[in-house]
Amino acid sequence: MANPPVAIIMGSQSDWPTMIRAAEALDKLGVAYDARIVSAHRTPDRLVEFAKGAAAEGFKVVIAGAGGAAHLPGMVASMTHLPVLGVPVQSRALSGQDSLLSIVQMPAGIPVGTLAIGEAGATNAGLLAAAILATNDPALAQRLQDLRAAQTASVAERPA
Ligand code: RP5
Repeated sequence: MANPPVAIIMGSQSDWPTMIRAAEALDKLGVAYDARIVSAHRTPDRLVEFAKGAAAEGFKVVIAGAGGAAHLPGMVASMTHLPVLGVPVQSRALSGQDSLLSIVQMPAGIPVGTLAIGEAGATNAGLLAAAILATNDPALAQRLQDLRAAQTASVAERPA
């Protein structure tokens, strides 16, 4: 079986209840992923090993979620040419504004595609990763359009 095209990495086990939303979005679209804990601060060697080896492992897109001083997405992006999607996890102290600003304010030259704070951002990271892969996968592009159509059909015209 081919290696999964998407890596979902996160700074801590405590990020998983947020990052699982990215996994669920990918599950809906039949896109395989590998989810791992990689901390920029607590496991720096693991971070370097992952980021430098991600392309060789066969990953096409990296989704990286972290909270607080959220250096994970930017550090990964500095060590791989793969697209990196950053999810600011909602922190306790500052409600994720610290995470957002840590991830979004990258210096020119090393991009991170930054999503919204929290679960909505994680869901959209999964959908965006699938959309990136769909540019080279017509069957996935069709599944993505079907999902959008089902979402549209599920919206009632009036509140219940
Ligand atoms: C970051 O610190 C993680 O991404 C997490 O969002 C935050 C808190 O981690 P824990 O103290 O809950 O492990 O590295």
